[in-house]
Amino acid sequence: MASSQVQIVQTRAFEDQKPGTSGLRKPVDTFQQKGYAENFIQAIHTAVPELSDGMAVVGGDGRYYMTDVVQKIIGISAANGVKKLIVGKDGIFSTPAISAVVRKTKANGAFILTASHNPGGPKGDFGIKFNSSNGGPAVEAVTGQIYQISKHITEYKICPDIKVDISKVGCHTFDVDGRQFEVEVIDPVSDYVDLMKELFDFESIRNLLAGSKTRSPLKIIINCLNGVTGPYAKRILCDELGAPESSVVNCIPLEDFGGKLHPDPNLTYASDLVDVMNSGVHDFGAAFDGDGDRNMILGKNGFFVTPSDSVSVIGDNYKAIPYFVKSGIKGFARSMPTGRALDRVAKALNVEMFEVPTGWKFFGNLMDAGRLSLCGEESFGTGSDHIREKDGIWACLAWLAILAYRKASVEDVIRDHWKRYGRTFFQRYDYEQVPAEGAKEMMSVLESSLSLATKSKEISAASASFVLEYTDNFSYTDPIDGSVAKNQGIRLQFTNGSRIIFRLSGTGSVGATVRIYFECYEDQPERFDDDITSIMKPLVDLALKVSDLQKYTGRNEPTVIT
Ligand code: G16
Repeated sequence: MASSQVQIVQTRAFEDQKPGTSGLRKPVDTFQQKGYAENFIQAIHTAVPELSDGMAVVGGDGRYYMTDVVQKIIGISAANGVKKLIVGKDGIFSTPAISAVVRKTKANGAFILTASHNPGGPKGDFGIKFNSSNGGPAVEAVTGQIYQISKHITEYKICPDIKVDISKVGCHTFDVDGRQFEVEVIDPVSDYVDLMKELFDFESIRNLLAGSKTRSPLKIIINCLNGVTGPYAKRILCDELGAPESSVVNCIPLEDFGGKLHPDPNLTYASDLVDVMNSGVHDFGAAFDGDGDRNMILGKNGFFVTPSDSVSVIGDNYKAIPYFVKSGIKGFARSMPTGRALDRVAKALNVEMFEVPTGWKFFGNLMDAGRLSLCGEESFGTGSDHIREKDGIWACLAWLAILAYRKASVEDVIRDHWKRYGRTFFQRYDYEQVPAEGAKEMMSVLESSLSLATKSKEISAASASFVLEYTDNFSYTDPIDGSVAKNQGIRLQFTNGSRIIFRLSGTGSVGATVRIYFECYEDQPERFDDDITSIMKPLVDLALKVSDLQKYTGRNEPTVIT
């Protein structure tokens, strides 16, 4: 057994280590500053004393700088008294698979190295996220403490000579000042595959993909955008479910995601998948983000399933998923800005419904308390209480299970859903990398001007007028632990059911990103195919007018519309 000694290294604190919606995300060169990553990792150890004498899981999405940081985590964890680390081979681990392994092994937490859908490579972003022992992102009380510690840190502990070959599965043990420290490098895919087999009926999905005498095989195309999901998609869809090898593309995790702008599954950044699906050859398409927690689902001819429709269809068809049938549906939830299609299904099924702030961490307490089975977010996140993260591959399997159960196409399933519940139209405008000061000022002026607005007030812009039902800055009290999250988005709810929400993103790494969310509801079938741009235009005009966005951000057009 190799032996090592703890070293104490003096460091200077950085002011900018405040975790955002999901961990600390910054440009790679920020993380490469001397002591930057070390400080943050030490701050996590200091804020989470259970790690000392405990066990943690480590891995990430394969982006540039990840393997360097894995070695730093190994050295700092050894010096901080951790007994054992479980590390994904080559450092690879999807975010949902880490959550599954934390829960299976009863680890005390996890270090997830990802900036999710943000671009990678030397000029891209890097990120470190800490997940707690329930397998979910640390709650704000913990991330707040990490931030406080990071602001005053003066030293970190490390065993600099411990370096582990993470390219091979196996166990490594070290003697650290008389204590034993172990690093186990594991296959990051197997436990996750086993879990999926427990949740879904693989046989029925296999039959769906294979076809029969009376039904042609379901032709699928899965685009992993060179993120972490490639090995998972290959193993599950090809090896286990029999899909042809050619069904899974861009399946090798690359440090820069193959030079793509963003490994982000939406109509803009996953346009390759959209083009392929538009050609009408495939019946089903899916794409995932860098770390595998987001998903986009498309039907034949590029029929787009919005994230809010996706989660509500899964809720409505829960009987297609053996896990839900066995464990029962305990409750549904969505983040506040997400289109409210799921609320209608919750009402029909008489199931408890929760509206939480943006951030998967807000679902964790409800799941741990046994009150939440299925949830989703407009940002292409869908998942259930099988783990404590959103789960891209799970969402893809849920859809395949539904297609097998309903014996219908993606489009038919969605159209039938609209027929029964009406259609929720949803759109999001993102203004990325705008000056942070301007964005903050816009939000604060907007909030104070709206606080003067009264119920029943008519607000109009060029093309239409709306009557305000209420306006507020969303605040959430967690029903389980009573913690309060304030200022989670300015809402304008109108009497006709439409709404506009303004929020500043918590995942960007440069400047600020303003998000404006638009939603309206339609129950007249003859309007279900109306052009979304024209439907939303009155709301968009109104939002730009009340916020004076152009004045504060200098932008005429959004960077992305999803
Ligand atoms: C993270 C969170 C999600 C959140 C998303 C967008 O996703 O886990 O819950 O919806 O960020 O957040 P924002 O609107 O603040 O940018 P991911 O996939 O980036 O980890």
